Amino acid sequence: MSTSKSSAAWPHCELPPSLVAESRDDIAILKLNRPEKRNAFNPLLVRGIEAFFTSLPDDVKAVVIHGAGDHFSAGLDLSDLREQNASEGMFHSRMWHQAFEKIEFGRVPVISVLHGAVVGGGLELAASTHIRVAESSAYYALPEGIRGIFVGGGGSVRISRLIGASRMMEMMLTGRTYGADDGLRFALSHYVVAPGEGLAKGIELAKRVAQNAALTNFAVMQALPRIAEAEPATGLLLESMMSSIAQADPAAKERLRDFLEKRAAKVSHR
Ligand code: 1HE
Repeated sequence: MSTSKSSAAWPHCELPPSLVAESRDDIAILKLNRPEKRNAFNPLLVRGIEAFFTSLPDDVKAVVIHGAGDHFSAGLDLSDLREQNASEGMFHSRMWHQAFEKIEFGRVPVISVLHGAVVGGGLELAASTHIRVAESSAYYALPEGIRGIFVGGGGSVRISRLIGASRMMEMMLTGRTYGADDGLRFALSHYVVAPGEGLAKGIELAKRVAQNAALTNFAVMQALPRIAEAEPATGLLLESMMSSIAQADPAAKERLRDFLEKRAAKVSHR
């Protein structure tokens, strides 16, 4: 039976009203809940995201993030920059880094569900998640150039890794937008689904991911990106070490036995 713990009050940490969390069995769902400002991120919201991921209970095995209203997120709350000097700007950016690091290198895989505007910091948040599902309404932009600013939420590292520095440069210089289908082509999302179907798809994927051996999910999230950026000889050594640890885990032994004794599903393509 599915258990759903909705949270006016998420019991694991204090969240601002701009975030709503609930758990369903072994997954947690986090909603950006500031639709009147198109889910623009103010410091309260960014710190709330950090608190949520820092205090995830042990029984949560995957997280889905989505946004209330017509847009995933309009990015940085531009009203925050009105009076900010350079050193305040630096700490502001580092606060975003700290929060999104908790997503990218946290304990469990995170799936983002994107719709409407996925803009600036909204795209930076999406890029820190491990799987991205876009509804066909999703569109992507980096309007920092138009606003006279620069990305500050990790985008120059994570978005450039996804789509290449050249495409990112062009997006920032011209303010162009890309739609959901283009986003799928160059890995801004992994799926495109019909309007209104994103959350269900995100939850379906989260449930699937939650069934993996915990150590495999750990290796995929923590080891793979570091190996991919390592010098190849170091990467290969790290790979051997990680795979030897993973295969020795009791969860791996059980799964291998299940396959060899014909109890496990085959890999099939529908
Ligand atoms: C905001 C923000 C915001 C909306 N900061 N208040 N991001 C941007 O440059 C995107 C700016 N936003 C937009 O282009 C549009 O708002 C949308 C295309 C996302 C949505 O349009 P729409 O017609 O549905 O909404 P709206 O009428 O423009 O906005 C509704 C309200 O939200 C309005 O406030 P109101 O008091 O007049 O009702 C808007 O001012 C407010 N709002 N977006 C503040 N971003 C770590 S560095 C990251 C750098 C960046 O993220 S740069 C990208 C900034």
